[in-house]
Amino acid sequence: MLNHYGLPNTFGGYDETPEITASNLKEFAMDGLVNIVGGCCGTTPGHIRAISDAVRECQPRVPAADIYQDYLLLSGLEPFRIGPYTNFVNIGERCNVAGSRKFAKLIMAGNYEEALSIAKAQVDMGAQVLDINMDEGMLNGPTAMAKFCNFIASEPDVARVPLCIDSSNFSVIEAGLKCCQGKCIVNSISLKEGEEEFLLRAVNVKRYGAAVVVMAFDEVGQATDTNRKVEICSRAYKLLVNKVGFDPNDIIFDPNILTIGTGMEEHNDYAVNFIRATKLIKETLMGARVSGGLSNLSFSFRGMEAIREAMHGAFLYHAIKDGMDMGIVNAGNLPVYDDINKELLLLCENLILNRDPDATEKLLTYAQNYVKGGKKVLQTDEWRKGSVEERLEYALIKGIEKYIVEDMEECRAHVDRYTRPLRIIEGPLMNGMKVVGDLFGVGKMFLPQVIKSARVMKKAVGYLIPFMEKEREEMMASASSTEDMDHYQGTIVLATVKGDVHDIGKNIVGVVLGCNNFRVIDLGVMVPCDQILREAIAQKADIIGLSGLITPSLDEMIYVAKEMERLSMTTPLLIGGATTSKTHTAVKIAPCYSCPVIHVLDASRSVVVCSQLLDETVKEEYFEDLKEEYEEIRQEHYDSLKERQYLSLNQAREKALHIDWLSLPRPVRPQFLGTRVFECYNLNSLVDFIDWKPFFDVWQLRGKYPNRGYPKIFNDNTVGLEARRVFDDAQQLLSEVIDSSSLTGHGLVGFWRAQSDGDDINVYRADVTVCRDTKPIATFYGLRQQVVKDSSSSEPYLCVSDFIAPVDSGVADYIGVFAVGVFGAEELSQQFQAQGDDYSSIMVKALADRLAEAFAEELHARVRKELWGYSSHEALQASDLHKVRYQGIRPAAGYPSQPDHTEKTTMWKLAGIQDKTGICLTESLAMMPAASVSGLYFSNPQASYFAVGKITKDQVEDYAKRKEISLDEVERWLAPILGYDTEV
Ligand code: THG
Repeated sequence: MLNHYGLPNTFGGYDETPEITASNLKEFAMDGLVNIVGGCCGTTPGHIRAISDAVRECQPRVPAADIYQDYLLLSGLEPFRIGPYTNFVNIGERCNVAGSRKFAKLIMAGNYEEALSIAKAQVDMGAQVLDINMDEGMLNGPTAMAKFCNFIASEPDVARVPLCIDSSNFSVIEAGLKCCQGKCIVNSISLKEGEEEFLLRAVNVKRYGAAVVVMAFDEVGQATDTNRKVEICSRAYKLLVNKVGFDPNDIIFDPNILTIGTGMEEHNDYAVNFIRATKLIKETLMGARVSGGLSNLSFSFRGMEAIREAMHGAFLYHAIKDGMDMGIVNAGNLPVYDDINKELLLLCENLILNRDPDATEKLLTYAQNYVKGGKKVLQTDEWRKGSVEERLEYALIKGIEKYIVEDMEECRAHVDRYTRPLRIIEGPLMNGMKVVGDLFGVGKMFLPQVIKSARVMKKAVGYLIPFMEKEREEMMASASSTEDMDHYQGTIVLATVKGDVHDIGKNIVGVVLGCNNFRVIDLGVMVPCDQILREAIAQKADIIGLSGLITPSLDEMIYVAKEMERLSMTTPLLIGGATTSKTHTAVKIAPCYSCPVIHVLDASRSVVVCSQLLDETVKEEYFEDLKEEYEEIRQEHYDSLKERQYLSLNQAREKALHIDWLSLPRPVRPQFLGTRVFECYNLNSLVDFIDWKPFFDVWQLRGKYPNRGYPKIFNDNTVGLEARRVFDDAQQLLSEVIDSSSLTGHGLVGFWRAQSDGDDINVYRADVTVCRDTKPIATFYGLRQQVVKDSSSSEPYLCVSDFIAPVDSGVADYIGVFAVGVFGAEELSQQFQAQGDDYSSIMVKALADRLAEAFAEELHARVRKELWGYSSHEALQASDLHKVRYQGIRPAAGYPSQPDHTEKTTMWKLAGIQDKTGICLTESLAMMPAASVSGLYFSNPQASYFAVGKITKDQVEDYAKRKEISLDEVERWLAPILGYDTEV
């Protein structure tokens, strides 16, 4: 059933005319797929009219004939059909205020949003139905039930499964029934309060169209022995089928799973009785199904989760064999019968099947020996019992270095199996890394884990190298050196291009490819084109990978591609890094080189791409597909160029932001003019200012909604644990490097008199009074927005100069410059690298980047409050800072508000940044150290961050003239924002 239409485009606008929408919908209707049509956001009365006209003659969808006669049909957003071949159905038990402390706490605190993540987690772990229970004295049951069901409806990933509304209070059940979509299960009704009440409730359940759980309870009480269980269920069955007209398929019996191992003899048969009753019910009450609350079974072993899980696994094995269809369980925590430790399994089965009167005692003794502190520590080193190959695989997957030397020695001792040390690498080590690569590929391992695996691998290989060298000396033959390369998939040469110093992403790609059996030759940063190409040829590279973070690097990449073409090379070229994009690669780089040029989004993609490029069987086809895809992207790009509308530079200037300088309070004069240097800044004071979100991005750890960002990411079911681990490692390393002063921070702040002059900002000596006739000591040039905005809005066409008082306004204004850098990361990183510890090597750089950003953030706060002092009363939390809720901005050259990197040269000269802080600029104007941030300060309350966006040639020409540099050069620096095509 389709009931709305009209998809927004990527900008949130709606492109479909009534005719388009109507004709699309008509196709669905003609195919007989539609019952109801209508409009949603993006449709107008015109759309509705057109839709109505289009489908008027179409027949509504006719539901398929009843082919599910013997099925229990349930649904959330998606249907769930339980039939003869359906395996055991898991009903998630955790959304239960009595069954989960965590859930109870969240619901009592009114935190339904977080509580929803518990529902989501269960679905992710395989729950096919969700049990919801709000029976708690302090809660208003009906309200809580309705509210939570509505929350569930808002999250499609959860709402897709049916609900099981669990309450002993029928009004709570009704409240739930009213708020759930699809067909749910009512849990439960029973004969406890007599036949009349039972029938009344059953009729009501049927009216709501739900399935029902019937507990084996009657007027006398709870059934504990087999016969009474069966008797009560039979009685209920007759009433439901004969008196209420219930479909037997909608009946689910729960013959009570009761707690065993309590120490009371009369409880010893509880589990056996459930299993026996299940068998009889399934044999006699046709169509009905059997369920039970599994975790009840093991309440006596609370806190001993390993024991409980084993009991549950063993119990289910027997109960399912005898006909149990479904159960309320801790989804994702049920062990497979065969995986249960054999000794523990025997003890559990003796208890469950009542085969040993001392079973409880024995299980407790077992628990005391093997289970400590309630946590599963069941012989953590059990994996050490496997073969050395198994152990190596395990160590590689888990990133355990501890036993590597020991295991390498053992391998070497197996001279029959491993005739040479190389065979150990080719064999078990490569096999283990292959498993790691596969797990990463399917999203079961995460980047930090992979990098830890690589650390183990390096340690193992590092241990073997001296033996290999010795062997080589002995053989004194050069032939072996080529043979050593045999086991690689291929060779890749990686480099960060000339002028750029950023390499975290490239290093990660290197490690990941290394894990996937590539020989990686990493040439480092700022590598000139000729060096890259010479090395690639000398090493017989199969692939070249270029990386860059700042926009000028894009240009350098184009140059490399052109050189490869000129030299008639055929090596495929990979493009990656923060400013690169598929569009840029397709439009600007690929056309320069007739062999494959491929944009690679992240490290995990790199493996797939490289493998395809080297696979003789798919290589050609891959290249063909790629060409086609990139041609489409180019076409789209050129179409979008044509479609975009611009104001002329003059029109845009007329629509500049006009601040009413005279009626506003005068700009505040900074506490000093000129520069102030901050040497060896206290890095500890910056830790609270760190924005951790980008840190997790580096590690490619991304929580799913609502667990985006920090600290919510820790709650994420998929990446939460790993995020926590990486974060803890980060804290550890952070305090080490700060305490040992291995990282140091230096920075500078400067303030000057300044006035705007059109799109430029002139900077003056401190003592000027009348700027108009004074020669400025520096000029910052601005770029102005030109892409046409919504004509109904009166939004200004911004340029940073709008935020500074004009030279002839008579209002004295000021501008600030800052630069901060964190020093020492490169050296530390290299030390880690030398120890084969890629993980820490990447970590240190990621942390230095975070510290530099935090430095900029903290310094900006100080500038606002004291150094400039224009908002001395500000008191904001760090979280507010990251969301920019304060007055004034600190835009950086090379970023959206001023995309021209060359403005940095002006800042460096004006403030003497290199001499005073040690931060320098490369030829592409990247800052060194890489962990640096610089920018301008604007204090005006109306100053805001914006993106200049694409600009037209008339502005580029004007800008070149003002800056007195050639058009060619300006076009090169501004390449990413040119709104017109230039020669490739
Ligand atoms: N039959 C039917 N419905 C039921 C039950 C049943 N609903 C409720 C219950 N029994 C099934 N649900 C649970 C949920 C959790 C637990 C047991 C049964 C449980 N919870 C942990 C404990 O108490 O130790 C809580 C641990 C935590 O706080 O995280 O064991 O039989 N029809």
